[in-house]
Amino acid sequence: MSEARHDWAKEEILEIYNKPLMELLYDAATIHRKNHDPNVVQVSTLLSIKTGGCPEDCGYCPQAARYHTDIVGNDLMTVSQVKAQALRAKASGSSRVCMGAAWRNVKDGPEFDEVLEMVRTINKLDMEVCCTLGMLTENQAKRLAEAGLYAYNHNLDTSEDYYKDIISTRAFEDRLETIDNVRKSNVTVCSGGIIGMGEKLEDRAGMLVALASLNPQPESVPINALVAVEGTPMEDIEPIPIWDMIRMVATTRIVMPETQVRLSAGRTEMSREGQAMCFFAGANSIFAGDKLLTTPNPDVNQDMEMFKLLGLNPQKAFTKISQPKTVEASDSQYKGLNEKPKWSRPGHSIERNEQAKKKAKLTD
Ligand code: SAM
Ligand code: DTB
Ligand code: SF4
Repeated sequence: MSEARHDWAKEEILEIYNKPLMELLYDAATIHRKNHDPNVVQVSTLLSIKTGGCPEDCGYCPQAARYHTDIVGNDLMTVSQVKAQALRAKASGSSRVCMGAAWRNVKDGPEFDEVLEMVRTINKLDMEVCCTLGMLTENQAKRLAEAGLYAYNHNLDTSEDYYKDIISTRAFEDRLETIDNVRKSNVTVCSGGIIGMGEKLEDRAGMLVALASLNPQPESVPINALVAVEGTPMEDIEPIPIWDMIRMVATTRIVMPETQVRLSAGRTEMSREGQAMCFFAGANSIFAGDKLLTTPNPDVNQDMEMFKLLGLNPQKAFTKISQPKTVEASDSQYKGLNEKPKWSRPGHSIERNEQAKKKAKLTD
């Protein structure tokens, strides 16, 4: 029977987060061992299939068009490019490919049809396929499921309160609605957030309350440390201490015992010892490969050396949930509805984001 609780209070979570470290680690590791093999870590490779030029104003993101960062933008990759990258990822030990697109939301049409074909292609390579494409309708989630999608990543990113200070072009409820749409299909949910964006501890706890209250809880929860990229409104934020990551991972493990907790962006700043403590605290998945979407990540050889040193083994594909069946486009029971969903546009002003936009204009 599931021991997951959905009624965590923020104060309870803060109390866990602030425990003496040795107690926190012991509690988290005990729960981890009850629910998972502590020597197995799931390995995913990220693939940015459409990079940059995004209309949103997420204050952390180098792909938002308005901040003019140094990243090299790209139109949608082709299915054969994606297949070649997936084969490379599989050969290097990844069991999952996560395809990211710098879109606000998915639009029915030729580009989405291409993405569906990418999903079919990777599923046929017997790898888990994940997508992160922005907001999604129920019909679109079902079309992705039919193509063989294993997981959909859609992060809450921070607490509902702090969300308004980070993004003005959509609302926290839009995120929840997309997650709900994914839940109406048989695709698993990957949803987490970022720490180190200037949030309070209450916001970290608030984000965990929101994630843990989802029923079922997300199958995967990525915990990212902010990668402060020049040109974004958060360029000057100092990296968080490793202790914050360890505490956040341990707390996530305790409030979501069955989920895969993913040690995500920010690993280039972490020592092996720091990462080892995160694995001990309950992290059991990582992104591998020398690039996340646009920023650096430790290279595969370094990670494989770390796995050897720590006695960790990569998780085999479809260990947790069996492989979805792929339905060919010609046999699909769904078609694009060309819906015009009313995703919100709060449009409030965020001083830090406005400043970054102005600065980008001046240097154009
Ligand atoms: N556009 C889609 C969306 O926002 O859902 C998918 C791609 S978006 C880049 C996926 C996630 O990457 C974001 O939700 C955020 O959590 C993470 N991310 C983006 N920039 C980051 C940064 N600089 N540091 C850490 N995580 C970041
Ligand atoms: C997630 O939580 N982190 C990944 C994945 N899901 C899509 C993305 C991290 C992006 C870091 C900044 C970049 O490389 O652009
Ligand atoms: Fe666009 Fe996603 Fe980046 Fe926000 S996080 S700017 S939606 S790519």
